[in-house]
Amino acid sequence: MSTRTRSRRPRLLAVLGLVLGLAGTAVAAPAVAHDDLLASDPAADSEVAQLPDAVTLTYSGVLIDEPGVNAISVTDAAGTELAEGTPTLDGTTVSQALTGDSQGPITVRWRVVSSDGHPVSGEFSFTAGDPAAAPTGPAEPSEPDAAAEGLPAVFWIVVAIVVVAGVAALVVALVAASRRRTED
Ligand SMILES: [Cu+2]
Repeated sequence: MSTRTRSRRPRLLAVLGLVLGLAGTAVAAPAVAHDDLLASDPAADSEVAQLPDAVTLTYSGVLIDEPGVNAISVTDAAGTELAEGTPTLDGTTVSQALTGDSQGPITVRWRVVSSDGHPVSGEFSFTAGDPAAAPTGPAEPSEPDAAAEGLPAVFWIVVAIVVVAGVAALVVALVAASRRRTED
């Protein structure tokens, strides 16, 4: 056995540790419980006579109050942003002022920081006024920054699988390389 082969061992162990660490983080993260959205005004899937002056979201815990961490995007069928100014946080409730008189389906996308310090996000919609009077426009609504952090759990599972497969291939290649050296 050459000293070269022996010096490879710690590196292999480090790679294996990295694999297990990454896999553990990616799989465990989405399973942790955070504060949930309990209710909203207007309520999800409800119909209201006209676009209200504000939407209010109520959560299961007192949210973290730091400038810019809580964001609410409210868009109509054409993707026009209806939120005006920054949301106001009061304990477990967040209010976002709205502007305009859009009718039809209204989508609310929210991102807040849970009482345990973790960002959580989600979306719901309601209908304002006459659905037939909904504005038409670009099919793709502008994605708020919140969308990037609100990736579904399945995405992270796929990422975990890809990472594990990639690093496993690397480990196999390293083992094969060290074995070749041993045989030399
Ligand atoms: Cu959490």
